[in-house]
Amino acid sequence: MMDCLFCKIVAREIPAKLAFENEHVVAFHDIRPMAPTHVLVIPKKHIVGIGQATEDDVAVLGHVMLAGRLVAEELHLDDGYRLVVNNGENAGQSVFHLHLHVLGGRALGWPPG
Ligand code: IU
Repeated sequence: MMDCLFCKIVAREIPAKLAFENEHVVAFHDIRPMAPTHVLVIPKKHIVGIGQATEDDVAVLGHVMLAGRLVAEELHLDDGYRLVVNNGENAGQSVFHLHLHVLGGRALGWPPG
């Protein structure tokens, strides 16, 4: 997707502070962190959001989740962390390339706002 910011991060056309990468995903630090640690895990494949994912994406969605856990372990979020996917307007999705937020480093309120 030529106009997708996160595809440009995958292609290294836009810089990002990388936290993790493998064949399927890239993880990088959010530019507006909402917690002491706030990393986004994205699939290298362009998927608009979880609402647009299909059966074909099952494996890559698993890789995204597992990478979220690996990032949390690498960044020593030993006291707990949260993995979040926002979908659509009411959830505040603002970038239309699926991303998993990895949030930690402080106590997180529940329910989220
Ligand atoms: P959301 O779930 O779509 O609201 O999350 C998008 C996130 O992408 C949000 O936390 C932004 O701060 C973050 N982000 C970024 O890290 N780098 C960017 O260039 C842009 C957004 I635009």
